[in-house]
Amino acid sequence: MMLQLRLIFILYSLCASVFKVAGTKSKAKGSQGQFPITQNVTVVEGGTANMTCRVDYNDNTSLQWSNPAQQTLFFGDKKALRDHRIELVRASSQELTIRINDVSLSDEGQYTCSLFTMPVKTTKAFLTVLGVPSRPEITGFAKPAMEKDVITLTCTTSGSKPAANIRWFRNDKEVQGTMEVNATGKSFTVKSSLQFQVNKQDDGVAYTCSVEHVSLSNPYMTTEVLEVHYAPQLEITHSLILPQEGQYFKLECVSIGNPIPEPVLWSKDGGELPDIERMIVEGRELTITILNKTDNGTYRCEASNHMGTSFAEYLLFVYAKDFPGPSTDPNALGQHGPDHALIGGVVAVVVFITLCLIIVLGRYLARHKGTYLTHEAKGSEDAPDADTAIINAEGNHVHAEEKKEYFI
Ligand SMILES: *[C@@H]1O[C@H](CO)[C@@H](O)[C@H](O)[C@H]1NC(C)=O
Ligand SMILES: *[C@@H]1O[C@H](CO)[C@@H](O)[C@H](O)[C@H]1NC(C)=O
Ligand SMILES: *[C@@H]1O[C@H](CO)[C@@H](O)[C@H](O)[C@H]1NC(C)=O
Ligand SMILES: *[C@@H]1O[C@H](CO)[C@@H](O)[C@H](O)[C@H]1NC(C)=O
Ligand SMILES: *[C@@H]1O[C@H](CO)[C@@H](O)[C@H](O)[C@H]1NC(C)=O
Ligand SMILES: CC(=O)N[C@H]1CO[C@H](CO)[C@@H](O)[C@@H]1O
Repeated sequence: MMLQLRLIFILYSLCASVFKVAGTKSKAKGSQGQFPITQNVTVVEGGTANMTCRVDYNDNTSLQWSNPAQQTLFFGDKKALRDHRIELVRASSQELTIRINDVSLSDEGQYTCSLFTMPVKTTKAFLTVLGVPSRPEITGFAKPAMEKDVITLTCTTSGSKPAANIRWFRNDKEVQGTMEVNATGKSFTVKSSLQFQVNKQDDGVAYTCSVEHVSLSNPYMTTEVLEVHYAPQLEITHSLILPQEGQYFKLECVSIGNPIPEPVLWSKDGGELPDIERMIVEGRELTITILNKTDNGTYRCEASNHMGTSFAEYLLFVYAKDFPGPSTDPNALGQHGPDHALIGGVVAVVVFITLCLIIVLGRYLARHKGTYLTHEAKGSEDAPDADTAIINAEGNHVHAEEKKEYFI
């Protein structure tokens, strides 16, 4: 019963709405029942907004545009408000189009087009004005930074509406910043900060702040290239794998650091380099023109900048002429020696621990097995069932204790 009533009601509403639509359509012929047609407009600050109002059919009734403050801008082709930015584009019985040049954020709001029939028919059009963000600025970086300094880069852009979005890139990889948006009048000031500890890998890295906004076809970008001062790091490279007597040999002290650590100082076995013609030092390079057994020893290069001092060492062993030695680099072996020793040591310790565990476990198992067997044997001997056997076994604890000692 209820269901049928509801169905009838639904059908009735459907029919009613269909007739209503048909009714408005037939009435639209005359301007009496017709509402003017407008469209919402979105324009970038400083641009031009065209406000168009149309009626499909009109018997010379006037159209009018008024602003959000309800002031009449144009009544037909007659200008009502004195504002040189507002101009008439087209006025006819079917259309009233006006233009607002050099739009500002304060022009935003609801504009009204009225058709002066009896009664007056009005339609609203919303004018949205986009605020263009300013070019971003990066602050907070005092060149140069020192290694381990904690710095905060802040990128700021103002004047956007709606609020712009800020993204950060470290070289070309995006990194996450912390964004803060504040309203200043009708527009927004957006800030994004990145805080991090700088290290030598940051030296020369470009941090880019990118501002994205609906009013921009391409984002605005600003880049800051970091300069980081850090202590030198040295490494010695050698020209021969297996230096032999009589050969030409060269060592190079490869250094990084900012500022560039100079000069590089060479020494041998903790003292000065021997003053011999065969040995030539040119900046980072140490050349021995003809190797001799007496050249073996520890060579060290050292360099500093205002961030610190560093050194690297190379152990030279000069082999006899035509030495049929190993094909591998003995110096490299020397360098990797500690690694092998370490691995060996670790393996030995692991093996030792495993052996200990096996022994302990073995003893433990043996002991328990013994106890268990003892219990089993003692309890089950004179018990009629399993339960009694267990009780008996517990009672014979002292015996088990005695037996246990045997197994240890
Ligand atoms: C407004 O109309 C003028 C011509 O009347 C046209 O040049 C301009 O592009 C239009 N502006 C917008 C935002 O539609
Ligand atoms: C509209 O006005 C014009 C001149 O102002 C006149 O020539 C025309 O006949 C009028 N039309 C109607 C439908 O009243
Ligand atoms: C025009 O803008 C107003 C206010 O933003 C909104 O409520 C309305 O739905 C819009 N109308 C159209 C046709 O987009
Ligand atoms: C935003 O406003 C808060 C307080 O309302 C203030 O602490 C902060 O400094 C402001 N930030 C900007 C970006 O102006
Ligand atoms: C190495 O030096 C010693 C003395 O400085 C010299 O007697 C010897 O001939 C040199 N050996 C070679 C292979 O040049
Ligand atoms: C480390 C090394 O090989 N040292 C040798 C360098 O040469 C002198 C003299 O020939 C030897 O006595 C060192 O044993």
